[in-house]
Amino acid sequence: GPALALDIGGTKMLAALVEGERVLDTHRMATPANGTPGDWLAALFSEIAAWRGRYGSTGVAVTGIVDDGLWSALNARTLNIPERFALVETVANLSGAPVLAANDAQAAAWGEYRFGAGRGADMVFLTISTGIGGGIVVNGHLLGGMAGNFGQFVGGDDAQGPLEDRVSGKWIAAEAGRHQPGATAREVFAAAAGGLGWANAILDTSAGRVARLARDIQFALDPARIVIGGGIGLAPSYLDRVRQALAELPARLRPDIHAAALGEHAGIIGIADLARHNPT
Ligand code: BMX
Repeated sequence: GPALALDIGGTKMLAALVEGERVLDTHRMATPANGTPGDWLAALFSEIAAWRGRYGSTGVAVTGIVDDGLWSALNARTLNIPERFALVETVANLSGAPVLAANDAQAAAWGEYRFGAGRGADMVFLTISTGIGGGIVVNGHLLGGMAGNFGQFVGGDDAQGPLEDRVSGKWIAAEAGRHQPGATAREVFAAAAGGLGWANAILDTSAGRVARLARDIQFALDPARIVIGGGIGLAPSYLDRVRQALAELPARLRPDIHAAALGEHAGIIGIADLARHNPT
């Protein structure tokens, strides 16, 4: 039967009933800006109470890292959670089923590898969303722990802070605030589509930094392809801006950039497959 899959990101939470690559039902809600992860999970489970009894194994994909079932943030600005929150225990109590938890971008990498744009070859997944997350599949194996958390790279000058704080949805909105107070990342994409120079410049700067990250990943892991997802990554024009920034590279060095075929469902499909095959 289906698995229950949760994807807890810095901006939104997604719950779904998943069977293989089929998503049977979904429920979305914003990740609350305050309260505790326990409050957020209780709220989510009360909204999917009608699904009780319809699922077996439970998979939870989260922004941040999970060590021995305990959830911690790498960058509290992406999502501010207490260190080593008892994630697996909390979700097991709410779902009544065995729970497997993993980082959200690692789960999405697995989903794309198994059912999406991965095509069974070595690949790196990047999510450009509230932060920048990543997952790495080499020789058919998903790397665990902190592997793939490219958003934490500090580049040449660690005074600048983690890369994601100069790329992602939060940065785009903050930069736009100088031109259009209170602008959201979504409004920046609309302004760019409308031809506003400042909006296109912000998106090109963000995409240019992702292009430089992709180029470095190619030298580190030389994956067959880099698959990009996330609310920013899949927003109109964004991947074309990334490809444009890579166009000058010699072909051998140029990453092969693909959009996540599973879109925003990559994480739930990946974590459901991982939970099904690794019931704890
Ligand atoms: C951050 C980090 C990653 C995560 C990525 C994308 C935290 C809380 N998260 O780099 O583990 O994969 O953001 O997260 O440190 P999302 O919320 O944008 O999906």
